[in-house]
Amino acid sequence: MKTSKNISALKVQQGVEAPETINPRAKERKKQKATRFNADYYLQGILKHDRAILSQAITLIESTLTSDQILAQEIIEACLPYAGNSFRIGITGVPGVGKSTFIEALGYLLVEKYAKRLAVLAIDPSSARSKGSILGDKTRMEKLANHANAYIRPSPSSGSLGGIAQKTRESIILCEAAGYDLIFVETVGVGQSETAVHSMVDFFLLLMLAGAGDELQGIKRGIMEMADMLIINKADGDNYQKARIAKTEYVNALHLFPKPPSNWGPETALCSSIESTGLMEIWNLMNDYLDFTKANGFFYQKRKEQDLQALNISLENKLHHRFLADTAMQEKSNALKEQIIQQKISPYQAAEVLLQSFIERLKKA
Ligand SMILES: Nc1nc2c(ncn2[C@@H]2O[C@H](COP(=O)(O)OP(=O)(O)OP(=O)(O)O)[C@@H](O)[C@H]2O)c(=O)[nH]1
Ligand SMILES: [Mg+2]
Repeated sequence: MKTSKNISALKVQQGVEAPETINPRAKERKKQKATRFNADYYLQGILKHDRAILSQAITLIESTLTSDQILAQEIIEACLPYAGNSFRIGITGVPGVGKSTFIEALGYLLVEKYAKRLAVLAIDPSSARSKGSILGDKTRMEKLANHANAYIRPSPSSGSLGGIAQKTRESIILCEAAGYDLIFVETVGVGQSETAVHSMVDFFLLLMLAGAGDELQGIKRGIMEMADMLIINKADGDNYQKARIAKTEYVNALHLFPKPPSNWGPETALCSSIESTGLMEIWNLMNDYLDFTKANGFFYQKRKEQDLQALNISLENKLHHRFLADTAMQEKSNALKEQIIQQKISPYQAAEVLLQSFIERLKKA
């Protein structure tokens, strides 16, 4: 039977011996362990605003090797006393709404004119499939990427949404210790990822387009309810009038929403990321939010709640990781999956069996 393997372009020509791998040294290179230092080395580098060392530390956070994870935890703990001092902003909206262009325009203004230090992170489950679409964005955010006061980090290229979100949460801590006082977290607003982003930022910004219709934009009411600000992007050229009308419609619609727990807004604004208009107003509104929620205590309360959420998520991820790292449990799990398919055991019962034998193994360890 022909499999996708033996019809590969390297194998089709009969009589021609195909090389085993395109680059025979690639496997070797993978096996070589990258150099690792102790946690203090990374901490000192991060505190000195060394972007290369910050990147290496984030790579450790993203690593699946247990030894790397232990080191990463040490680095996070060491960075924690220096973290927490940024304004964390989540930015979402459907693909093509202009998130990256907006981040480039607003970000450049803030680093250049306001001497802000900005880190841009991404939670993008779709990029997990395409190996980091924000990497392509680095060229779209060229001015920002080349600025000394900006740091752009692509989304982790593999893992579950929960895992990626946890890594982003930890990366924020490192970025803050590295002196970034503004953190932008970009995500595509089409599914669950915006809920994850919302759970780790102070301010949540939803980018919209005029005249596309809410259904077309795939934006659910729940996401609009999470937003602290709604921005109608691409308010330029022929689109400007449409954008103004859309803004009025959204202002009216938002009046019907229940008051958010912050008691603030949500605000609505127009902007053109290409022409860099409306950005100052947006930045001023963000600062109004910060002042308002710090004065009424919501800012601090939300951060505390987020810490408690992080505990649950972190515990879940750690348990899952320990489970997956145990080959005996893997084998047991695979055997039970087979039994579920053959309807010999229910999935609930199988989960219980797995849990019990995992507890037994942990006791013996
Ligand atoms: N006219 C106009 N075009 C814009 C504006 N902002 C972005 N665009 C264009 O819209 C397209 C998509 O912009 P991106 O910034 O890549 O959008 P995105 O939301 O990051 O897209 P994904 O990363 O794929 O989710 C690009 O061709 C931009 O040039 C704007 O304010 N006005
Ligand atoms: Mg983008």
